[in-house]
Amino acid sequence: MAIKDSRNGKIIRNYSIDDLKDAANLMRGYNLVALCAAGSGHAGGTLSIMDITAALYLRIADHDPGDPSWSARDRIVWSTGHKAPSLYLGLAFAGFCPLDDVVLLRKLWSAFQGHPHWLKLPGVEVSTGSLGQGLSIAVGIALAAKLDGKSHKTFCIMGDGEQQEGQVWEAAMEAAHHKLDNLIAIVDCNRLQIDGRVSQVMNIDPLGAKYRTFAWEVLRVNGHDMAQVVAALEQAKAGCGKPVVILADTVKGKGVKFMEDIAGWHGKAPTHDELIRGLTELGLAERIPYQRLLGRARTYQAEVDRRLNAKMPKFSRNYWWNEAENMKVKMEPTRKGFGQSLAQNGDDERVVCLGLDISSSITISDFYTAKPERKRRWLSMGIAEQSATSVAAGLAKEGKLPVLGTYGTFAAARNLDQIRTSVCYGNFNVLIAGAHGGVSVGPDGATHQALEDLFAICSLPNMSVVVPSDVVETRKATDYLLLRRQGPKYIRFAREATPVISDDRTPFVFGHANVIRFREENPIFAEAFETVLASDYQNENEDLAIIACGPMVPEAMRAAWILKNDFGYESRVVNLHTLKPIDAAAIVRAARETSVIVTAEEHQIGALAWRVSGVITETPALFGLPVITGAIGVNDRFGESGAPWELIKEFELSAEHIAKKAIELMEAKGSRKAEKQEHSFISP
Ligand SMILES: Cc1ncc(C[n+]2csc(CCOP(=O)(O)OP(=O)(O)O)c2C)c(N)n1
Repeated sequence: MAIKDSRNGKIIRNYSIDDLKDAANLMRGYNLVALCAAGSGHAGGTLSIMDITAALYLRIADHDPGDPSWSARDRIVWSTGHKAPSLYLGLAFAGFCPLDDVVLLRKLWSAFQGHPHWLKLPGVEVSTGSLGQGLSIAVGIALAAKLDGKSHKTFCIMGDGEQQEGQVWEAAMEAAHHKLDNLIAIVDCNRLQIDGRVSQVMNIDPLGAKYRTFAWEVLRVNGHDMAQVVAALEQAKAGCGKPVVILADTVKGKGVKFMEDIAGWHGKAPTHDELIRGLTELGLAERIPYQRLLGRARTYQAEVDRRLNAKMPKFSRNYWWNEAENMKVKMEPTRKGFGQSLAQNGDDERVVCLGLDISSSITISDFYTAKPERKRRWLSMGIAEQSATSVAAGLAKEGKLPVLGTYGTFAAARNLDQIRTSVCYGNFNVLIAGAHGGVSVGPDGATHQALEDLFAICSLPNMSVVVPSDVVETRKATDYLLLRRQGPKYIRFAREATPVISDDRTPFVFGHANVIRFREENPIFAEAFETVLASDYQNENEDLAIIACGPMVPEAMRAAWILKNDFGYESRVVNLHTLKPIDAAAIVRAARETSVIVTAEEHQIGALAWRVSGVITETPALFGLPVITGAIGVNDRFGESGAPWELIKEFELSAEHIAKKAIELMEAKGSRKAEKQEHSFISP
């Protein structure tokens, strides 16, 4: 049992208990360096799992760094995907990749994604990040081994908060039913999750008794006592005729006193000073060449910056946000508007908010922050998006106004059938917040970037869908959806701070688009534009229209500025904040009056683009009229890790990309006009 040369079965190195303790300590240090270099990530849980990581990767698992896909290797599934840095360090210490490279964690184009992706780094067994799925994958891998008569083991590492996902228990049942004595689950019981103590967010105890009832063998260890950890893993590997779960009691943030047992360190990275304090506590300030490693990360980043900038469309000057002398803009995350509205409207006794263990960053907890008496109507559901969605339907049926929210991918995809059947079919008043929408979520990477949610959500009968463009509009939209709109409703907002382009005087009417026109440069960006309800707008015979939603509206406005300044083109920006019901009249007018339409969405191309095209192709008034269209959005790719604005550039979602597309379409319009003129000249 160990790291082997698969060609001859020779053990590459034997690790004693003391060696493993030392390796785990070093891994903790390298982890802090990587997190600090990334500027984000999960300190708490990566530190709590590190002793188990060292034992598993350096002594227990049979694997060969020289042949990562050796068919007889033990498989290790990290269901708890946010602990990716621990996995990377396990691999690096075992020799699968250079240790120095782990410092490229969460950087654009790096193999060390915020959540593991098996197609990017050899040794990573599966791609994870959406909690609660790994044990099922491990069941599949263990079943395949049985079918093929192979004797390797499958390990699956989970968190204790993760046990709240119902899918874990479906997999647990399957494992016992199929007598998977080749499956070993490990639960990192550090007793904390994002919103606080596991026992308070959604109690999972008695966990051992639950697994026992599901016919598993249960071992309990101190997850920081290396001898105990190794003994339990060896016992589990020896087999006992049924699946085994090791419940490892751990401390979140273990090894760094100021991080230990503090929920706030769940999703946080140390600053440079904190890194030095942490390394000193671990006795590693002299042993780990952290300055050199941070330098390596900086050099990599400089190359990313250079390559990205080289790829950007170029214009007569730099129009990027707040880089010009004038046109300055304030940035604020749209998500804040959601919290402001809940704080404002939460006195209505019908309003109930459901917590899904990501409450403060999506601002749903603003519902009770200033008014603790509302806690009675705060219903913590744990990490259980599917059940919570149906619970919301039940609450709505009894007259409540339930609100639930989480990352858009978990709020609209994981629970899609529950939204469809429990909520939409019954036409219940449930408000769902798809938070952190789009690639601009940043370094968490593909698993956390909702890019398909609007396809699914817009397809559902009875559903209303709003994608507000800035923090102010998010507040207004939430006000309306929460208390005035009947039926199921979805609001999608973003994580990153984006330009504030409206104020209290700006019109917002659900279901009715706004038209935004660039007038002239101004010290303040928003004041360079005039905004009116689309139905009040008088045609100005603009050259083209840009129809956008969400934070792509400010990008469309910036594109209008570029197009006017560099090319003299007038653009009609249509803020189509309500995707459903769609403002067909605003689209038809834009098509008829400009004949060139660019759509812009922070989503896979189509949620907006195809809905707009649908209106154009189905409207009799436009039959036979030439309308040239182009779409800006994510082009059939998964997202990846990177800084939010880097990803806007990488996925070609910026104003510069909108302007470039608009110019292409304008050229097509020009050549069409020329063709037409030529044609009428030849045939009188
Ligand atoms: C399906 C899903 N819902 C929500 C999240 C967001 N999320 C990431 S980590 C986390 C808390 C996990 O708690 P736990 O399993 O106890 O891990 P640990 O505290 O050890 O880091 C949540 C809710 C997610 N990644 N996947």
